[in-house]
Amino acid sequence: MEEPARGPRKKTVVAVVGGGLVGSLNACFFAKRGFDVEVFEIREDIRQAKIVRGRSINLALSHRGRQALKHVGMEEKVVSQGIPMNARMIHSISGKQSPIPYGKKGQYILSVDRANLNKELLTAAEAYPNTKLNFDHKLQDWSAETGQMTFVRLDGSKEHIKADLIVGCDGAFSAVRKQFLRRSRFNYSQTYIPHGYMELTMLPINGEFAMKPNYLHIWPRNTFMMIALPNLDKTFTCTLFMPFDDFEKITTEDEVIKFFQEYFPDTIPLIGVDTLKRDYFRLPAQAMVSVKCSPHHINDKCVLMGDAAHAVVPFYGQGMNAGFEDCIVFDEIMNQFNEDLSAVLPEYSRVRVPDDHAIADLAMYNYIEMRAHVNSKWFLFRKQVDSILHFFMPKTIIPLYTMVTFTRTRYHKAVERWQWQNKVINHGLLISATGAAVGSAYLLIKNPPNINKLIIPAEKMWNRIVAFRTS
Ligand code: FAD
Ligand code: EGU
Repeated sequence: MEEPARGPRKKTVVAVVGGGLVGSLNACFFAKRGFDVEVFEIREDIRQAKIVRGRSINLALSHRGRQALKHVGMEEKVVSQGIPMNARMIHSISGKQSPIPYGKKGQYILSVDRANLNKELLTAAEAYPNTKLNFDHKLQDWSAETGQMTFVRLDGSKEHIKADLIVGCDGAFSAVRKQFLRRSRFNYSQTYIPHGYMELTMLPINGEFAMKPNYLHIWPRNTFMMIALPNLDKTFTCTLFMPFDDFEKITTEDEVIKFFQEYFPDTIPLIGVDTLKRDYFRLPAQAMVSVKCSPHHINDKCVLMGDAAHAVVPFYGQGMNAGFEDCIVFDEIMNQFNEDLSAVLPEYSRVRVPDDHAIADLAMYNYIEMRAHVNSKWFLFRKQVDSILHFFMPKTIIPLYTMVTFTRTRYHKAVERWQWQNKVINHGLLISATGAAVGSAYLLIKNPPNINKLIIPAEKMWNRIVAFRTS
């Protein structure tokens, strides 16, 4: 392929606001193009910080995220520090464990450490001579007209900095997005779900993983659910999802144990009674929010990516993956439009918004479905139906999670295809049912039963009645 001609604006300054997962990766994408990149991050440098208290400790990295990392030469490094999960392991209340593979051999997702991934990406961004990382910089305000931003430092001082392009990667509660909200024809919706989440650590037992490591462990219990992902240090991070109301009902250490005895009995010896009692009260349950908005840009000045543009509930394991894919999509459009920002930004919104809305909807749909009636039996049953249909019609029926997790099929196309497949399946069922009815009718007509054999002659019947009365 031909190298795209570079625009004349070599001195274009790109300000990436937020040095989280998407911000640090995006810095690499823009640096690779030769822009002057400045990253502004509210926190101190997490590579120096002793304790990092962020959100979830580990994440499931899948195809979309890996493809994005590959674009900046980071795939191998990150994959080598992740733990492959080839299957889910479904835990029933009785303690029975049932594996369900994600796909064929060699198809797996990875459990990666959030803090470590973030550190690697910051280091990769910093390695470009045209990139500067600015920590302890909190974006307070910015102007869409001039591109001037105001940052506040810990010591209370303020800095005013101008950029040609502002890339908002500052997460679900984005400060960059605040300016969008003041504009006409900007759509915005935000929904908190009634569930919260709490992370509990399962330590190694005798120096080994307490459970099988290469699985995403799941305890589906309708309104409660727990998930565990393995870490390199042989611990598991368990995430308990539960309505806030229920979290609030558990107020004493004994109630914690009672709750776990009722719903997750097999985990008590693995996590340990004392650890459980301590960890449960260490941090309050965290909220989960879903955010959708459009457009994702303002003129040629600003674009939102990652959670800032689309926070999704974690019930598809796609938040980071979708944010990483945002970076690839933007990069592809930069190539198409020769880095002409006044054309690239509107095109990015046009192309990406439907997909970001689709994954937000899918994640919410799965949340509603899981909490409604998903216990371990139902989970096993549904996944098995999916793979049986795929086995018999591999070209026609592809499970939704496969398209989402293992391909770069546009999210909105995956949803369309899924709806179409469901129609095919329903038609199939209808046709089989009709076929069965028509088939039996045909057989009956072709081989009519001898009616005479069925009709009992009057005389014989009389005899029977008499026999009945006298007996
Ligand atoms: P963030 O990671 O939130 O980063 C934003 C950055 O901006 C932060 O560093 C913050 O300090 C900084 N910032 C904020 N405000 C300012 C400001 N005013 N000025 C300067 N800097 C600022 N995704 C997956 O793909 N797979 C999973 O398995 C998965 N599991 C999850 C489990 C849970 C429980 C949760 C809650 C989420 C999960 N996600 C998962 C989603 C994933 O965590 C997010 O999608 C991802 O972190 C988004 O990255 P981001 O860089 O856009 O935002
Ligand atoms: C939630 C929290 C299993 C990490 C959705 C599957 C998740 C993850 C699933 C978290 C589930 C749910 C899928 C993957 C993944 C499944 C998926 C969810 C990682 C439909 C650290 N989800 N998650 N679906 O299929 O496609 O295994 O916190 F329980 S990975 Cl809710 Cl593939």
